[in-house]
Amino acid sequence: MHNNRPVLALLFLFTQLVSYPVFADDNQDISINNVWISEAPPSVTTLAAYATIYNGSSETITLASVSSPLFSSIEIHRSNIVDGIARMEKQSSLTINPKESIELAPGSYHLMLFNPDKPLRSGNSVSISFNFSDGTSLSVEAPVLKRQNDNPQHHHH
Ligand SMILES: [Cu+2]
Repeated sequence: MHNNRPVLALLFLFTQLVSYPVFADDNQDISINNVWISEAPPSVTTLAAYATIYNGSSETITLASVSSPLFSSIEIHRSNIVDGIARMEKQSSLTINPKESIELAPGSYHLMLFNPDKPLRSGNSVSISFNFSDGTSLSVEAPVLKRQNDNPQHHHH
């Protein structure tokens, strides 16, 4: 029994090493809020999703990709009005400066979700993963909601 002490000390050290949070600080520094998917008729296979991403860290972060098991692919888009016509441009990534947030909202940045496995209605929710270039990945539950103040001039694809 008198040998226990060094073993416990070693175990303690080992535990400390293993549980050292390599990415945990980064994870806490990025927060994703107000995530929602805009409800669309069942025949529509391209949906739009919105969120607010806050970078609370002291480093610039880059949203490299977005994924969900329920969709064949997800793209980052930006809406622009060009000569009075609403257009969408695919973005290869989104950069968020330290202590700043970026709002994905109707008429601006948004996510395009392609080919859902099943029709989605308001009340459903979908897990969406936001993958950052430093390897951090955050998964959030995105509820499907009816769009308020719908702009009939803004059409998706
Ligand atoms: Cu779009």
